[in-house]
Amino acid sequence: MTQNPLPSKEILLELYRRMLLIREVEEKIVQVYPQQEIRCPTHLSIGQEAAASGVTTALRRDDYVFGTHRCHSHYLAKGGDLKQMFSELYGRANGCAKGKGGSMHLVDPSQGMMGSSAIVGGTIPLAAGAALAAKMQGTDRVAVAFFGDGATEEGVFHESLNFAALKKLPVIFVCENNFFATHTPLSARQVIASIADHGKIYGVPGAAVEGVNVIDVYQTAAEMVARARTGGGPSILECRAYRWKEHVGHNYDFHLGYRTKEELDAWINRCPVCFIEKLFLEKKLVSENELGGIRASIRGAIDDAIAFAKASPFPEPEDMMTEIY
Ligand SMILES: Cc1ncc(C[n+]2csc(CCOP(=O)(O)OP(=O)(O)O)c2C)c(N)n1
Repeated sequence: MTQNPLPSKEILLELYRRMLLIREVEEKIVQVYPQQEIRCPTHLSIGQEAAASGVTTALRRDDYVFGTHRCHSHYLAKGGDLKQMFSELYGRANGCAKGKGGSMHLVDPSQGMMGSSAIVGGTIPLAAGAALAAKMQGTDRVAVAFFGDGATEEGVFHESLNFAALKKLPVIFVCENNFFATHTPLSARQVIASIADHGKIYGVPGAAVEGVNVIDVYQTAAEMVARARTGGGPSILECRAYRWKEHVGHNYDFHLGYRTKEELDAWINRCPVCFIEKLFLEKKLVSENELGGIRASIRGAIDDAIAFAKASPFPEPEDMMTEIY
């Protein structure tokens, strides 16, 4: 854990709220997906919530975030609208992508959530581009690209690091290293000790943190954001955590043989949400009652959002070709 003093109670609560929102939304998806009303492929981040929560809490609302195919966490943590998210998952016209994008294309520019893409590595150069625009416009906005470890094997990741370093762009490259690209372990794909080391050759400083410790993620991200905002250029942040569910879908996948239940159990013992709940109780910062209240209010908002989505209309056939740029 970080050597820095603990963040304020207000920040700790914010880190917790964002993680819990992601966890509760995705647990609800696990519950409702078998009803077959959500028809889009859905990649869950259960176990990985600390990366999105920690990084976005270090950002301002007008900073830019770009997500991946596993983007529920990025969208929710950056303040994306819950009703529009569920409408999108249910394919409804008032979804955040008009019901035509689904789970992998969540977007809410009003909150700086600029978009997500199913193309692995596809949003990394977009974040670099947003950072270039922010710099050219003379603003102090910062851009963040979230991506998985698999994306570091795409050429565009390396091109973006190099370009961002060259132009000293205010961009943070955040790798959610869950040790697998689909079913292939990182150890079978790269010999490098840390994903963050990829930055070295391009002159991009980096750090690797335990992506289950939201405080470490937040504090490391906050340093990188402050540096980027004041002209110090890009950084790379590696957050190591574990995807609890299968690559895509709401089930477990031990039958595939590429990982074991014992491995998952070890990570469940390091649950990022429990970590901060434990801290609150041990340090008597927040009571069980207060935690229960936060959980209840999130659950209520999720139920409302699902009811809203289900009562919403599907897109009309004549709208199929609109919003295509
Ligand atoms: C350019 C490209 N190549 C391959 C795929 C197929 N694909 C979808 S997800 C995925 C694995 C991505 O792994 P990683 O980047 O580590 O993210 P994670 O799924 O672990 O979050 C692959 C290969 C794709 N969508 N885009």
